[in-house]
Amino acid sequence: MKIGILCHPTYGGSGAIAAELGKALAARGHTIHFFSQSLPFRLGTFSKNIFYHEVELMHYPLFECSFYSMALASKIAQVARFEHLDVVHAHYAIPHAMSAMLARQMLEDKCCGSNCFKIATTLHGTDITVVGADSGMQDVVRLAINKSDGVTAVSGYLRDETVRMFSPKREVTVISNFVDTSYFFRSPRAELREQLGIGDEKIVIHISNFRPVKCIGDIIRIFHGVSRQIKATLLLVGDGPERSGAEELARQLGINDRVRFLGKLDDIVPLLSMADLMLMPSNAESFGLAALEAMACGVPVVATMAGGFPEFIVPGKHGYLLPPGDIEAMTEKSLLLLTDPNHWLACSEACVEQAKRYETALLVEEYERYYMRLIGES
Ligand code: GMT
Repeated sequence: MKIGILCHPTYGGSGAIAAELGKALAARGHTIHFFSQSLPFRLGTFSKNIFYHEVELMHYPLFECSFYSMALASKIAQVARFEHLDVVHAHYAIPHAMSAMLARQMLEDKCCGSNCFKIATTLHGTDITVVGADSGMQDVVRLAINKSDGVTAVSGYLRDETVRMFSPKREVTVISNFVDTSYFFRSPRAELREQLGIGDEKIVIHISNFRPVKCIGDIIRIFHGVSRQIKATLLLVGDGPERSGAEELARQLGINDRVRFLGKLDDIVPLLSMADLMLMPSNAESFGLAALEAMACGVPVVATMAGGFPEFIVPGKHGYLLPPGDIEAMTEKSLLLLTDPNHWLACSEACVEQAKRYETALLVEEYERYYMRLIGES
């Protein structure tokens, strides 16, 4: 098949899933055309089946904004016309699904509407729970969903939220997030501890885009409670609007020497391989890809009983799920895991087994079947 993939290039789960899906489809012989504002993170290695189309924005003094969605639509229409794309897969409802619709209208207007591509839209979470909940955006998200030929959501929770909020005209199919366990596995590197100046203490980790939904302040407070009982270091990977507030809070609590802000990093496996615990106290999370990637590396997770987490994290087996905001309970469960080596090992091994159920190959085959149904070949 010839597939166009539209995604946000920024640090975040939807871009990661889009890039990993495209790479896996390309490895299976499909031709993949990526469209984005800049090179999506995690895409970067050469593959003969992958083409990247950077969307150039038009700058003109009259315009206060750069009309990215229209520039994207024009680029999709151009490429689809000459490369005969079968499917255009929009990751995140807006603006991608809207741009795909517009591109199709451009082609219909021009000549080749009759055998135009199908539009698949994957909902990732904040496109529904944050952007879709905004009254100024609701109608455009609804249109994007209803005008796509197929809509998928990354968890049962997100499907149910989409149905509750939008009563979509078409079925929303769940195809969950996935992880490549041939890449995400525990492979500790002793020299990294040394480079980071970390001794034999426990390592707690968090990886995200530091948006308010991730509750970074709760992470600092949980870690504060942990570090009062045991020697530990907190590694914070990523960046975003909540970072400076978190730095300030760590200073106020007097734990800034135990909290390391590492910024955005592409290769997180070496860090996950030395971690003992992943903290994800988000107040909403459609799936939580970072938790699954940690589990693949044998890292148990303390997260919230929110969104998609309960679909793949079994409390007591892979870590613990607590009510959002319950810092005391999350601190207690973190300490339980960090101070009982037998329990930690059982959880760590169970996490690795659980991650295998979300192996990239399995879910990519699901997407493949989904595309085939859309284009009417099965
Ligand atoms: O977490 C974010 O804000 C980033 C967001 C995105 O679009 O990149 O992540 C969402 O998509 C991921 C991949 O499907 C999911 O694993 C995340 O749970 C989801 N984030 C939220 O729902 C907050």
